[in-house]
Amino acid sequence: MKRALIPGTFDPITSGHFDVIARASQLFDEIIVAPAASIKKSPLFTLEERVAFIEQATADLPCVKVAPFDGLLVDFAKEMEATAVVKGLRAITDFEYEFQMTAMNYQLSPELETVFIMSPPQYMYLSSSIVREIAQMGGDVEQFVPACVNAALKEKYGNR
Ligand code: COD
Repeated sequence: MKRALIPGTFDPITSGHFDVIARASQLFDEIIVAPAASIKKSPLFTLEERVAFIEQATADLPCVKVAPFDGLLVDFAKEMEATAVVKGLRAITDFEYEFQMTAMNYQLSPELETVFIMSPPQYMYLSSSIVREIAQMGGDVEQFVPACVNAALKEKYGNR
């Protein structure tokens, strides 16, 4: 059984995240999507809301489970008996940050493999922060997020 973890803040999950999850689900037997508490980032959505959005968005992918975590990724991967971490890579700006995290995770847990999935062009510049900003200013984010997230953003910002 090959089990992989997909960690992130997912504040909120976007179509770019979903694309990575769907493609990873073709490569592994089981995928655990792991939203981090990420308290320091002061997320817009609570951890419970972020979990619910991911669960709804991935309901049609039977090998995907959702399990939030708070602590070190390598410890959570051990607890979940995951042998790989899957990350999405967008524009070159992601690389430095992801490279640093991968190198540190390797030092902490060399047996845990990190696998990168490149974003397709349409999601290359998509991020949760840009989605939040567009929604906050009354813009339409329907094409960038799952339907449940679109509805939640409209409710939060009073957009129609
Ligand atoms: N296309 C493709 N991939 C994407 C897209 C997109 N449009 N948008 C985001 N992604 C990828 C990101 O590159 C990332 O790999 C993943 O999806 C999650 O993205 P975010 O923005 O939701 O989450 P981050 O980057 O804030 O998550 C950071 C972690 C929570 C993974 C990190 O802080 C962590 O591992 N924390 C646990 C504590 C720990 O172990 N720290 C030491 C690390 S060395």
